[in-house]
Amino acid sequence: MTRRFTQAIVRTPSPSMIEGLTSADLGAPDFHLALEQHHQYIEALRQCGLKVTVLEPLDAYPDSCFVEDPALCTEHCAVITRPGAPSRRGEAALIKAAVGFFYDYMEQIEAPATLEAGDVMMVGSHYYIGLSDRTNQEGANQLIAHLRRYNMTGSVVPMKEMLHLKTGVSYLENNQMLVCGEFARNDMFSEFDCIEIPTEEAYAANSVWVNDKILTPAGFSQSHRLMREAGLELIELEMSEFQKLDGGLSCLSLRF
Ligand code: CIR
Repeated sequence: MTRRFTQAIVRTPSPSMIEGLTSADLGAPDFHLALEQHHQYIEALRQCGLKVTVLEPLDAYPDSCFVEDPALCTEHCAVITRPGAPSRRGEAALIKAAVGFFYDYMEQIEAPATLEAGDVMMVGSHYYIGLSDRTNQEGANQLIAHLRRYNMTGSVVPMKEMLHLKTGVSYLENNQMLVCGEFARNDMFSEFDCIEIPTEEAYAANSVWVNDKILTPAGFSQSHRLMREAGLELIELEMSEFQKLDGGLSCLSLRF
């Protein structure tokens, strides 16, 4: 059954975001434009019926607006992760209180494991976990053990190219999935109704289901046509400044 969301947590970008990690080669983000885009993103979450908790910017952590990575919010428990990027590791401790406000049950990924929740994709009560440069096998093992304790399951997805699992694959409920690049035509996802995102529009593969609407980055017309043909209702958002930091739509919030 489809899980509906009522809450979201986001973190306001800090001016230090211009020093965030990136492989994109699109230049440094414009901080003020990023703030405006972040504001529009929050409004879109509200439009989808979510109550949004907005956390303070963290100057010491340039990538800390990407709150998806330091925590995983499931239906039954939250898991505080241990980010694989050393410059992001401290973000985990700093999101714990905000997440703990909403959850009675909290788990923790411990060293030597690393896990960033951008590598974790929810499909009902099953979680796909990408093994990336940021998430190691021990991280996946610990997460699967935590999930089992609450009658949920997890499985690993080998990865070769993408930053995070959800950089290239997004589950949009009702058996529909966006797939791109190394995940297109992956046997692991053959049971789903896959919409293949063209590689030149790869950034659109990170789109987010929020209560029957799909938040998707503006400007990817081929992908949007395919998604509309599949019956999806889209909310397009300008995301250029976050794209410069390899950050997609899912990364900017925790939804639960
Ligand atoms: C990073 O490299 O960690 C950030 N610049 C982008 C994080 C994006 N997060 C995500 O895909 N879940």
